[in-house]
Amino acid sequence: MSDCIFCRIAAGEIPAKKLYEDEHVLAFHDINPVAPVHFLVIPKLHVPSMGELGAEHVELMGRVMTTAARLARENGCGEGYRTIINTGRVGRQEVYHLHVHILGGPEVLPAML
Ligand code: IU
Repeated sequence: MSDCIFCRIAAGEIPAKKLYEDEHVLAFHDINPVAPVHFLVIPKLHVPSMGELGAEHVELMGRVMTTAARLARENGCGEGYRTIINTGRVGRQEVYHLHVHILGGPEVLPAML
């Protein structure tokens, strides 16, 4: 998807502060962080949103989530963090390439829910 910004980041066409990359998964720092630690974990495969996930994505999403958990542990979120997946218009999704936000840092985050 050449018009998808996260596909272009995954392809190396647009720079990002990468945390981790393998054949299936990419993690990079959010360009507009809203917590001391704020990074995104994406599947390299273009899945527009969580709303399009199906049985064929079970292994891929396992990779995404276990990568997110490991990177959280390794990047200053050992005492906890918030995990957010915004989906669709109602969920205020802005970038239509499925991504998991990890938000954390040394201090307790503001209440949200
Ligand atoms: P969303 O609402 O979950 O779709 O938020 C998209 C996030 O992607 C948002 O936090 C942006 O700051 C972030 N982001 C980015 O890190 N790099 C980019 O080039 C673009 C958006 I565009």
